[in-house]
Amino acid sequence: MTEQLDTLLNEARRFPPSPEFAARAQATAATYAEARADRLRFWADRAAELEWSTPWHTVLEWDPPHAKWFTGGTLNASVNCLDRHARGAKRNQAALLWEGEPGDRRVITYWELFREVGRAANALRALGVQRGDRVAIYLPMIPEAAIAMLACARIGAIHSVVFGGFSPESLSDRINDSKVKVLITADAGYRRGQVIPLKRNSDKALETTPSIEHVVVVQRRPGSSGDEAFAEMREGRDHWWHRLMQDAPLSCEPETMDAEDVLFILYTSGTTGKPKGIVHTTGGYLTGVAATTRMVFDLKDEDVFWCTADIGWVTGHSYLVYGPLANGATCMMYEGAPDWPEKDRFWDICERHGVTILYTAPTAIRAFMKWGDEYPAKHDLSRLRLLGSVGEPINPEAWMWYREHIGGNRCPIVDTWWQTETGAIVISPLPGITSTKPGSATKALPGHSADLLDSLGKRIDVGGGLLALTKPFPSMLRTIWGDDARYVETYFSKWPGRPDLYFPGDGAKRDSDGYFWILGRVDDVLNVAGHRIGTMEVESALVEHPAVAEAAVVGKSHELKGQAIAAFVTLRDKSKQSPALRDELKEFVAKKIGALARPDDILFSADLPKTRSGKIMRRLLRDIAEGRALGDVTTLADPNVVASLRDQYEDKEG
Ligand code: 7RM
Repeated sequence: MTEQLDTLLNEARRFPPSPEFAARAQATAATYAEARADRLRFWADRAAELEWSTPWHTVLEWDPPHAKWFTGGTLNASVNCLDRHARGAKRNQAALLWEGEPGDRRVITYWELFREVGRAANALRALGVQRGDRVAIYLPMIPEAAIAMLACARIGAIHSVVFGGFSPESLSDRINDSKVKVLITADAGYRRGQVIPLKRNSDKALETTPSIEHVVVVQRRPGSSGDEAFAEMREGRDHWWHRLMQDAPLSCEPETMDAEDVLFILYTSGTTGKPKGIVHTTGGYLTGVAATTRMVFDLKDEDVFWCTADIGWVTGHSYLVYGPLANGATCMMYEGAPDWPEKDRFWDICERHGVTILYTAPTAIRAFMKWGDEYPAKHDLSRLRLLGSVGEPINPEAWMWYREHIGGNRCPIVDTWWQTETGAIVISPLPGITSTKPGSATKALPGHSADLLDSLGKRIDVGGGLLALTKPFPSMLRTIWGDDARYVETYFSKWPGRPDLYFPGDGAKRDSDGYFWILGRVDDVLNVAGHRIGTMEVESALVEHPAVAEAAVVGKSHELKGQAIAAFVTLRDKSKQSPALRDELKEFVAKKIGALARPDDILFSADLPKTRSGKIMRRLLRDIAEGRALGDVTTLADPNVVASLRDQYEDKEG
């Protein structure tokens, strides 16, 4: 971390906004001034840009660490994303420009999206889904994913989107945690030319989910209805989406929701083996995502906005669906991999659809860099006018490459820091105002306040420390589904006696200009290619294998993925250790959690380094995995363990 700090401290490049960009920008210096002068007023003004059925009576009720925003107000998220635009001048404007991985395409206007969502909402109601019921969505990146989310919002059902790359077991855990009534899935999805059997995965998950009453299946492979291999329909429980839609009326009266009614649950990894159901509400969340989409991405009517994140992550929720649609934007949506069929797929899409704003992740940018400059160079990217980055720290080298090879040295870059829990972007440049520095997310947005503290809560002016969000904001999570104590404990107990301070779990540095440089997680959460994975989750998966007695998982730095997973495994029977078992364990974890959690390295060891009280010293395992000199070993119960581990690690694959 010290080395990382020094490198960042020496970053001297500055990129002020161009006068042309600044002159037309949505957010100006006055935006900061307004928010500073009266924070609540600033958020109330942003909320007032939405359409409400009943105005709120109180902007904020803050009983730390519990917040309620816009109480007394009622609204519907789907009305804000659709009806407002379908009724007016944007009626025939494209809401979604969609492209499937095999090359199929669909353009859906606001009017069409409004109708489709109305139908889907009626279809869900006909299946018995009521206000407050949970609906799980396990779909590929197809328009139906957005339609399903908005249909839930329309009838006040709570959606819980589960990333299509997750395993059947991860899906059933999430369904059971919030007692989901209806699952929406597809026969299949496409990824790198492969067919992903989502319905088959779902059937597996549904063996252990008593709360599920109905399954709705989107047909992603039209013409394959006879192909029972991909979707075996169970009589009475399973329904084809297109059949339900045919029968459903298109006009659907929206449910009037309280500002604080739950809009969705999204599961994210934490420091235990069990993912947390992050709860977001209607009024605050929508206010936050709508305002930040406009401010941070400088959204204008003529833009084509492409957020490349999957809808299964919060970035897809906030900046592919709710934020852009609340603003009446035209969104690009792409189903597949960036290197399919060729490594220029993204640039081909940008050129053909005239993408003007691109929002992607550092792990993708590093892959593009590695593939070579020739891929973007083959395409006309001159329509691009703004670039965004999210998900993990972006190294200055990748930032500079992004700026030059994608942005033509002309587009501002917004490095946006936020989390599933914050719902919307918190720390980011505003592209018409902020002078950016490669690798820095810069400062808290208007209406937000971030600080840097030491573990005792003392403010650090310049240097390294723990990031803290010091004021509540509308899009913040309200609780963890079914476990409010865990909410208080995880996020608001870092600094004793200060239940008003939110701890996001990240370490950061602040420079003498007050810019933040986010360094990453300080807890046992990994960030693998922008995806959050708890070390405990992987450990619990490993110990479920009959051969495994104990496992310890750590992150190690990885050129493309940011972090990769290294697992130290103690076997029940040492003589069983073999390269085949190593592969089997990797596969076992991928099956249990999803391919994103597959360990890169597995090391068998007779013992794990422990303190005398029996705690595994992950710090030392990290040193070993990174090939670094070992830190302090004086608290180890048996100092010989690490030396032998390190020797093994060095010749592991050999
Ligand atoms: C949006 C999202 C959240 C964690 C967060 C950080 C890391 C995200 C940045 C970043 C440095 C960034 N939600 N993170 N954005 N680190 N710079 N611009 O990613 O819940 O999946 O992850 O991701 O560690 O705590 S998330």
